[in-house]
Amino acid sequence: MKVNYVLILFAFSILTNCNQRSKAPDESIEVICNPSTDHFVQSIPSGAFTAHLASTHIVIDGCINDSTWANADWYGLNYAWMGVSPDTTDYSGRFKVLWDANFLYLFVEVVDDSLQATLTDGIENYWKGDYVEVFLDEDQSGGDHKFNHQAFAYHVSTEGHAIDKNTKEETEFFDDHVNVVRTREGNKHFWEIAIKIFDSQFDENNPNNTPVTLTSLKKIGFSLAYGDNDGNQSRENFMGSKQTHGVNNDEGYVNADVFGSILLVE
Ligand SMILES: [Ca+2]
Ligand SMILES: [Ca+2]
Ligand SMILES: [Ca+2]
Ligand SMILES: [Ca+2]
Repeated sequence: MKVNYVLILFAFSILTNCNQRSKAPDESIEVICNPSTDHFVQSIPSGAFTAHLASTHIVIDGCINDSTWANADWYGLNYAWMGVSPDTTDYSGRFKVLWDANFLYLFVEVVDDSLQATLTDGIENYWKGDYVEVFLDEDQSGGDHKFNHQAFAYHVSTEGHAIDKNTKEETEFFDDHVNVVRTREGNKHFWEIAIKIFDSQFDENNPNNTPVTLTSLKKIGFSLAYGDNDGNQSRENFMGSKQTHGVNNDEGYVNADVFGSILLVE
């Protein structure tokens, strides 16, 4: 009797939490927890965005039902940095951004007709998609960051890793910096992400780096992108939050000069 009660409670909690239905082959969770009632999307060519302070706690579970997300506008993620502009069944993307003292929060919604696990073709091909790329430059200094940490280009993988190059020019997982949970509803994929912001003092050999405490009116170098791989072992499209991103629109992983920005406001 007691066991039955526990089982009923467990089933109820799953239904009320996220209406989970099945686990996709790519390991995201099929859910119905992200109603598309708000279709307005603001595209900003300069890539200069504004983020409001989160008014409530955000649970990183791939669901946008934390009430504070309703306070954030949808921004477009549809500038074609590489490839021909895809049709809306192949790819379409938008995102929201919020912050608190400890994290920058992103909610990314992407329609992608064929989701590939990022590391399918081996770790060295991590940049070929599918993945969400978050470009961050804590002090907006700009400049080279290819093999240093004065700025980051986190390739957030379907497997939940945050991948960038380290100072030894190796590929490294910075998984402590980025917490991501993905869900999906059909071909619509949701990436809910919390990111710690580190400044240029970050030392990959020190296990005790302290993230920056975020405050109102701080401005951070920022761009967002999606690398769309539909099974051809290549990034067929590279879609960004800003109209241009340097030489061939592919300078972001090297040069923070090309990033847009986020202004943190209350
Ligand atoms: Ca959530
Ligand atoms: Ca696609
Ligand atoms: Ca910097
Ligand atoms: Ca894809």
